[in-house]
Amino acid sequence: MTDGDYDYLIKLLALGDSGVGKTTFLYRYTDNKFNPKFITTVGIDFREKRVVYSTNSSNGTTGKTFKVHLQLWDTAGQERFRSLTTAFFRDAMGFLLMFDLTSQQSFLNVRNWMSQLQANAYCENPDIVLIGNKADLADQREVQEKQAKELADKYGIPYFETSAATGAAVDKAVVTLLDLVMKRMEQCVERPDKVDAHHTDNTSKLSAAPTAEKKCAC
Ligand SMILES: Nc1nc2c(ncn2[C@@H]2O[C@H](COP(=O)(O)OP(=O)(O)OP(=O)(O)O)[C@@H](O)[C@H]2O)c(=O)[nH]1
Ligand SMILES: [Mg+2]
Repeated sequence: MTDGDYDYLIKLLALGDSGVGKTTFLYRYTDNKFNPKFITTVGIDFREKRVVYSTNSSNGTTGKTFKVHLQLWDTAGQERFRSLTTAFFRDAMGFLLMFDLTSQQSFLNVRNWMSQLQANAYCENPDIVLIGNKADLADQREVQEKQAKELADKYGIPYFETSAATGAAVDKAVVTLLDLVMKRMEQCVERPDKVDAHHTDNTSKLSAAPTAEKKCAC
């Protein structure tokens, strides 16, 4: 795939307390590597990955296939960067809301992050997956799967327990979020009166502007 050779540009954003593993999770997803060092993110950073997305038709067989360019925004969890990072929420189409399974406090703060999302994202009900990271540190676990699942159910969002160290469920969490975002976009395309995405050339590439999301999703 050459640089501009993709059908959709999808922007996802990782958020959550400092130290929960956002940067490490995204590095595992894009490069399949683990970095044990903690270098806190200053402001905002991003990583990219190309994936192929296939739609499923109603009879369960694979439908259309799209080339997707994923832009993964990595925000700083530290409070001092909050006004900068929340400004980026508006332009993201899906959110990886992360906490650390070995930190009860990071789990309690999920509610605050959720309020920040509802106030600053493209709509009050954006596509989100809840992620409990560091599942490999079983002996240090402070958050039980049941309580995290209950919170996710309350919000009506999927929940995954991941490990950036082993790679467990990392791809699954991102793919699930991408699926939610793509399904929302499909609804837009099926309802063209509501679509505001830019057709940039005769291959009908959708830049999937957040404004389009706003119009058809909320
Ligand atoms: N054992 C283990 N350690 C992890 C995991 N994910 C992240 N870490 C470690 O946790 C520390 C913090 O990870 P970061 O990815 O830098 O945290 P962050 O959420 O990006 O933090 P900020 O940039 O400050 O918001 C690092 O030392 C990572 O190596 C994991 O799944 N398992
Ligand atoms: Mg970071």
